[in-house]
Amino acid sequence: MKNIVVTIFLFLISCRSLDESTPNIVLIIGDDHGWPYYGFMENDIVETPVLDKLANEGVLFKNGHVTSSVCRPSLRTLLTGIYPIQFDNYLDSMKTNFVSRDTSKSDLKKDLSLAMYEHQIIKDFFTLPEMLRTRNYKSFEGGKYWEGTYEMGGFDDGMSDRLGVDLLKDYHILLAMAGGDGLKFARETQKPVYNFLDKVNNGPFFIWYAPMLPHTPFDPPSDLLEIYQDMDISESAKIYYAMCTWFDRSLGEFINYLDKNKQLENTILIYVNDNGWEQDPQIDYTNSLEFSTLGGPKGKKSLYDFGFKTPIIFNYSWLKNKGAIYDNLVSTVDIFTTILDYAGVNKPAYLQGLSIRPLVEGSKNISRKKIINYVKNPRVPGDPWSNDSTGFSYRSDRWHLLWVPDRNFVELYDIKADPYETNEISSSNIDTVEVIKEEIVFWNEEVLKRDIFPN
Ligand SMILES: [Ca+2]
Repeated sequence: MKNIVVTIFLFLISCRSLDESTPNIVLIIGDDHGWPYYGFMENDIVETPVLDKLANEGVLFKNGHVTSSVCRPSLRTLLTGIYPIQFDNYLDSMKTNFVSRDTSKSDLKKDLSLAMYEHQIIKDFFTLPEMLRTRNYKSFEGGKYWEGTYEMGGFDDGMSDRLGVDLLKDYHILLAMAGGDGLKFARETQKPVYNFLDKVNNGPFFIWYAPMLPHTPFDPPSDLLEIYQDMDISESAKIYYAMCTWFDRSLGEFINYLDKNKQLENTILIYVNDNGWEQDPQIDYTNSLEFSTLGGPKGKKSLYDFGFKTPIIFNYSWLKNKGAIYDNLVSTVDIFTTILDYAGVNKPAYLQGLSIRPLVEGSKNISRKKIINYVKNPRVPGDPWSNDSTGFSYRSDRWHLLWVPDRNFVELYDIKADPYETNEISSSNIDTVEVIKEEIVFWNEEVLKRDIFPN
């Protein structure tokens, strides 16, 4: 009898009843996972069984687009709901103020203090976990996260919990800035998120699930590398695809834990990748600093679709529209506002994202006619670092224009006819190019006039 009472008690404390008004939300963020390298995106080499199941039994958007082809600005959109151009505009003006006040003696000290200032700028913004807190959500940060400690970004718990000199003792400055201890997430352990799950039984939770995978360093577990070892593909493809499978396996372990804790049935799982990557199965990309750190030329940091495009998945137990696949253009600014919608938080007027919840639920068609993005110092052919330049990408269902005014670089692709962007046609479509450039200039002016904080 006593055992039965104890069992029932344990069940009650470990299982919050299904509450669709404040569901648990897990934002699963891949790091440098190029859009073609998933089983559910019809790739017949790369093994991603966990993500395949999420996509097949959820709703899949095949035409999602991140707001930047590198991680820091792209992740800032997921955390703040605003475009990188808005974030950078504010950051640049605040940095200018900071430099004018900084009394550090040496240039090195000035550079370091400026980097530390930027590292904490998130404190000025109203972040996703902070907005969810108004509906009693508890939040956890794990993995890639560039914004100082988890507390600075408004999380209640997390892995990035150190700052400054303390962190620089243990990490290269770039890794210290990109998450520090959080970068061990999934690569070494998922225990911190399991501990968090064990503690949040009675209220809704939000998890930033962002392992630095398949991102470099490329050191996949040997059993996963073995899957690809005997295939007739390049060495860098074998290693990168094994890294993709590593992300997938880690995610599977996490979902099993949620399930075991009876927390899965009340949880919305959302998958998105932070920026793209190109790894053709037959080409080896290890032969230069550019290709080993950024992958193929049309991927990370570039303005091509390989840099921006990402699948987006929604999966939860009470979803009625399971198995739906959409080609609609969706931007990651829409993920922030869709999460607010699911959690019952009113969207602040300054946010430009749409809620795609009606589309996820299959009740209404929503599609963007175009997505315009800006990238600081974008990679262009022959100039991977492209310092002191600004690039724009304009994407509609049919057209993709890539434009770097400072480099006189313009390319146009007919995406419908040429999805891999191999046939550049700007010179035979001069009028189209001019119209799109005008739209970009107009967008640039308009977006910078908008508020980025609540009134
Ligand atoms: Ca990334």
